[in-house]
Amino acid sequence: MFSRILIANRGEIAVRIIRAAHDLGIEAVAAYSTADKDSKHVRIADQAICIGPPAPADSYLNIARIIAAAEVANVDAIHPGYGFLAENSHFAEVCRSCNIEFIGPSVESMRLLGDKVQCKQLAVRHKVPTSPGSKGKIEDEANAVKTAKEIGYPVIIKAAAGGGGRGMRVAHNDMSLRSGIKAARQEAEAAFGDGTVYLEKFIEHARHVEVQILGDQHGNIVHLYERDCTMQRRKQKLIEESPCPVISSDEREKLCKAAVRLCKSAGYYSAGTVEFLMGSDKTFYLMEVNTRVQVEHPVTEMVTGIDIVKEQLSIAAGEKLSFSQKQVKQRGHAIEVRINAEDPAKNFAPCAGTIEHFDAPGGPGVRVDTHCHAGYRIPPNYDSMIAKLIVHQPTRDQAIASLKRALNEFTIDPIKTTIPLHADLMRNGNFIRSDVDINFVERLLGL
Ligand code: MV4
Repeated sequence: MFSRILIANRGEIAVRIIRAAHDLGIEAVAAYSTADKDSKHVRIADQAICIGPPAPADSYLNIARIIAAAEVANVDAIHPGYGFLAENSHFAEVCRSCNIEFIGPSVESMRLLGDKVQCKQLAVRHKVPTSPGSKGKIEDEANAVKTAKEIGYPVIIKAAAGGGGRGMRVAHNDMSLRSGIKAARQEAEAAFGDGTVYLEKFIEHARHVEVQILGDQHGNIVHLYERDCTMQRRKQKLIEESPCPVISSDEREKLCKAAVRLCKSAGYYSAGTVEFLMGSDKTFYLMEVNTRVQVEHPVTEMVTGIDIVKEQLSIAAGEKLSFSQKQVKQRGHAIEVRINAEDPAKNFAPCAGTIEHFDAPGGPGVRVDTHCHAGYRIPPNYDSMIAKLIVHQPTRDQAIASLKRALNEFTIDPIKTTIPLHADLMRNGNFIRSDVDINFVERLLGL
């Protein structure tokens, strides 16, 4: 096992990783920006090294500065968390060429799965369900129009290098398809330096269901069942839960096995997530594979009792998975709500500033993952998520009741947060019945 690791991240996930390291008897070194010098992860780390000013390009995204900090601290490995450099295969390659383990999958599987065209072709070969569309990338507009006629409108144009929805366009006819291809190409070229786009049937009224995977470096891969992340706004997840409330155990087993098959075929190890759309007829379609630990991993930890971040650390150190597929059981129901420092009355504008009063809820089955405390100043430079509130109860109804109680206890003053929005959603009939799709929140808020 490692003796010391560096955390190339900030906020709640840096705190989460340091805790996992300490639980395993590993020392944790925080690499932090000046904006985070008074942050909790810096305080609970065994050592902290300032890597630069607040701008991510000069600190959390700066490979040279992070590697320099890792060399100075003489760490065995780097955990990238999520966001920032977590899915940057070049960073993983640099780490390993410096003899520092990158806590994540191999460079090759990051490249393969990170390219959505290659990932989809791999899925087709292994009978993982996908949305019908272009065979590979779009070569020319005339060909794309022909494909669209075959599969029928609406279609969606996606960037091969994209993730989280950048470089995407929906088209309802030949003309908007032609202009959509041009726009998506330009956006993808500007954002990722790769204008490759592909086409598929647009799935309407879909839900978002994803499967958590863990694989070791000895060829063992298991799934930890699924999460339902349908409750989102502007492609930002708001609420995640496990199990998915609307699928049968047969559908669940098929979906999870397909996800394992895809990851096996990519030689995958570490934690990963296979994201699917579920149509209104409960048909599944692959969206993408995320080669990192995700924000919503705690709901899976609660229902399975498996510590995903500790497993990531032992997998990276070369150890075998400590359990088999048949030992993984889904127990009860977990729901996570993301608490963002945003003002819902001002179109969710981020709210920086100092938290004067901070009082987190507790009690049986209540977990709060946060880096915040009274006196904490939220810097304006990073994303607005300041806490995750997770509850675990025997049933979904009990989990909702527990969340209502916990949200009511949660005090974060005077910063505007999404707590009141979540309190409303817990009382919404559609959410309570899980009669929702990925556009539900935006429709509800009138956008
Ligand atoms: C889709 C889709 C409908 N049909 N693909 C959005 C992010 C990226 N990962 C893929 N996305 C979508 N792909 C087909 N064939 C709708 C979306 C989508 C979406 C997906 C999940 C959660 C929220 C979303 C919001 C808008 C569009």
